[in-house]
Amino acid sequence: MKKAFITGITGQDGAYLSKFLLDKGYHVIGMIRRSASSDMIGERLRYLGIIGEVELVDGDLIDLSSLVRLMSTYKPDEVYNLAAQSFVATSWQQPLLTGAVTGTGAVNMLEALRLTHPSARFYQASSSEMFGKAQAPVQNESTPFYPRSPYAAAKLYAHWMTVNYRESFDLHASSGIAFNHESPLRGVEFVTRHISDGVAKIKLGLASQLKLGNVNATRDWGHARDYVQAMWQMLQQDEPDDYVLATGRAVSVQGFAEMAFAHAGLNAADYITHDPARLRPAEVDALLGDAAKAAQQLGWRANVSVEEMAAEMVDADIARHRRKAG
Ligand code: NDP
Ligand code: GDR
Repeated sequence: MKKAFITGITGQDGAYLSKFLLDKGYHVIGMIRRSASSDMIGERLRYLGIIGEVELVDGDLIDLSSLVRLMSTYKPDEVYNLAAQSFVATSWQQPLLTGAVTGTGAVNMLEALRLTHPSARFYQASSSEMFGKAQAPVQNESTPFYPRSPYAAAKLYAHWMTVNYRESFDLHASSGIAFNHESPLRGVEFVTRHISDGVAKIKLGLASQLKLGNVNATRDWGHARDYVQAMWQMLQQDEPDDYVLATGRAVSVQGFAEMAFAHAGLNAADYITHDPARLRPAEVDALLGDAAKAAQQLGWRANVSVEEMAAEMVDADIARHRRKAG
């Protein structure tokens, strides 16, 4: 039985990747950090009905010794580094923490592998945010990077260190330069889930408006379930490499909101209000990815459309609020 080790298993992608790997027959080991609210840990794994099927072990990405301990104890075949301070807006409030976890944390993971278990295959969760102030209208693996936030700068460091460890130490280290991917398990602070949750509350009479920041920003939005499959496919290749993961279609925040409201039978214009506090110090205006390399070399493509995803998210949030109301 193959062993996979996942950092960030309690997050959106960690939950879907665990489900995907369990279905493939893997033994899944997930690292969780110590919390005073231990009964709350693993909500997403519970949602997918797999909390009892994964082995949860404690450690922290900023604690190199815990990573060394875990790598030498478990000797996994594959390591997926998904843990990060992943919310862009927070990265201006906590730039050093973001650098330590999202940037140096990835290097801690690479170091733990190099020192104790260099034969493992490694996946780094790189991000389209690294393109930032995009230098080309459609971004692929050769588009220059221009990070626009402390988060993106930290991801860029982690990305280049993954490339460097591959080239310096011959590690099987790959990265997915993933564009935004969402789902009903998305954190509620991210805009798509903020919208689906807001639409659900309005539909059920629990709220009367939805506050948004820059509704003109456009993103290439796919479904997380599709993206975790590509992570695994990269680690099955003979040679490690970097791949853009994207749908090839861009939609604005306004456009996504209109889809979500329309699915609930509501008119977006009646409910959206502008909240200047939600604007960012430096914005990423537009991202659109070209995943041709992943299609050619991995046979991967995103299957779920943004309309289908918006509908799934709204339905899930309506069901959640109905359950809460008892
Ligand atoms: P989430 O924010 O949902 O999950 C982040 C995970 O990291 C959580 O499990 C969190 O644990 C964990 N974590 C945070 N800090 C630490 C730490 N110090 N030590 C150990 N674990 C920690 O992110 P997603 O699932 O959406 O994304 C997965 C990865 O992919 C992230 O690295 C993200 O930056 C990157 N990415 C995501 C994209 C997307 O659109 N979703 C696109 C491109 C890249 P806890 O539950 O304890 O907070
Ligand atoms: P992003 O996602 O920054 O692209 O990073 P987010 O959903 O936070 O923002 C997308 C765009 O929407 C605009 N926006 C708002 N954003 C939030 N969160 N809340 C609002 O009310 C709001 N109104 C408008 C933002 O300004 C932005 O332009 C995500 C994360 O998952 C990263 O970890 C990942 O690397 C990238 O996607 C790819």
